[in-house]
Amino acid sequence: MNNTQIIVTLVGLMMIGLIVWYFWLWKGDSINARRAAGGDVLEIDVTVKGGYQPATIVAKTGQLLRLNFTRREASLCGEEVVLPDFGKRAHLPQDKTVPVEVTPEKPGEYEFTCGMNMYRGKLIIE
Ligand SMILES: [Cu+2]
Repeated sequence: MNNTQIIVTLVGLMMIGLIVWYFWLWKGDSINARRAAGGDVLEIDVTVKGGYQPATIVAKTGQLLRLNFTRREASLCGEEVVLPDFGKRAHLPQDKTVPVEVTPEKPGEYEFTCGMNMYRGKLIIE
């Protein structure tokens, strides 16, 4: 290989590494929502921009959660959010806040993703 081929190969490998990290390894910010005031709806604002912020939400079993999704990007990737475990999906127009309510009844991890399964977030219910 000449120098150009080596550089091209290295850049390619770096790009692959970056993509793997971005889509599979990066966990994003986490929010711990356990200290909610008793009983009522727990509101959590989730920004959709290159992923979910926060991407991890920790909450208690039986807590009614209202996830206020706001898509802050023109990219259509995050246009739809899917919560397969709850049979919910929502269309997210840009810069509009769309609430999605769920009440996880069992401890565990519940994923939410974009319609293409690229953006990922999860609820950790304890
Ligand atoms: Cu997507």
